[in-house]
Amino acid sequence: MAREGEGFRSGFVAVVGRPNVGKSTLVNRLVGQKISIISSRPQTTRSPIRGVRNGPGYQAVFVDTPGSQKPRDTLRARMQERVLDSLSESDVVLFMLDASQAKGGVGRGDRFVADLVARSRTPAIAAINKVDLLPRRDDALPIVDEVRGLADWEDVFLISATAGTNIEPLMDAVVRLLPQGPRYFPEGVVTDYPETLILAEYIREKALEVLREEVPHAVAVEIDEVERKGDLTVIYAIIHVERPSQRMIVLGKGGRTIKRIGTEARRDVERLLGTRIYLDLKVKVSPGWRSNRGFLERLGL
Ligand SMILES: Nc1nc2c(ncn2[C@@H]2O[C@H](COP(=O)(O)OP(=O)(O)OP(=O)(O)O)[C@@H](O)[C@H]2O)c(=O)[nH]1
Ligand SMILES: [Mg+2]
Repeated sequence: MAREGEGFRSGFVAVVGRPNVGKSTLVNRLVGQKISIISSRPQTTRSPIRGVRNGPGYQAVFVDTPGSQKPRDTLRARMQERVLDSLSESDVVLFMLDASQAKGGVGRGDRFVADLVARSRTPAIAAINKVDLLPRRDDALPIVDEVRGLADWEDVFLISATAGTNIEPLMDAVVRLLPQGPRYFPEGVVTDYPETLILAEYIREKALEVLREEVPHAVAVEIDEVERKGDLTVIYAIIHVERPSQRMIVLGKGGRTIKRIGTEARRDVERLLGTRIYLDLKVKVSPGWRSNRGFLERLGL
């Protein structure tokens, strides 16, 4: 690792918070590229994904973590373990919550995560997100007061990850907290998340968009093979579900649903890889995959 000149700052910034508060949206915005998938459903992110931002005199490595909550199965227990690992390995923590949900008071889930942050004894910033959803700006004031009481924050910001409100001031505050250190990733590298896992995530994102109710949580995507044939890339992917009834839902009438997932995923994947894509999607019933450690490891979970 090359040492930069005196005064270069770098470090790992864990982004934590309840499911669905906008962690992945913020990390993508800060990094300037879509490395982490986003959906309107809670528990979209399943494993920590690192995204690098380089600026004058600094390198910040953001770690987008799965939504933090009390675990209910092996998958979610592992997700939570990885959140704790990310917290303990970070130089700075960005704690996020959702202003539109905190209107009636900060929730138990937020307190649970804030406690984890406080116990990690890492310098932490609170970012109250989705302020664009508050009817009036003053609605945020009681939330700020309450958040200030949750832990000993270095700073508290009202932000909107989608509208871009207050993102630069937040970023400046993060940089101020970074310790002196080396450049961990070469310039130009945005993430070290393996390409096949990103491809799988892009497909899962479309499945989350299209599927309803309990099905999204039962879905895992595995890339079986990637074949480059000139300027065409052929991707063989498997969508795993837990029950035959879920398989029928993913397929849809006359294969309509899976076709839609495929078409939408292909568009995004083509943009990511910059080549033409042929996407071969299959649906497989893999009962109990969420509790199968070997399976989870294979999927990088
Ligand atoms: N209105 C509004 N919506 C937002 C904002 N930030 C994120 N969202 C939306 O909130 C939803 C959840 O965003 P994600 O970035 O997937 O949230 P997350 O915290 O990563 O969720 P998990 O991975 O499930 O923990 C998506 O529908 C986003 O478009 C914001 O600032 N304003
Ligand atoms: Mg996420």
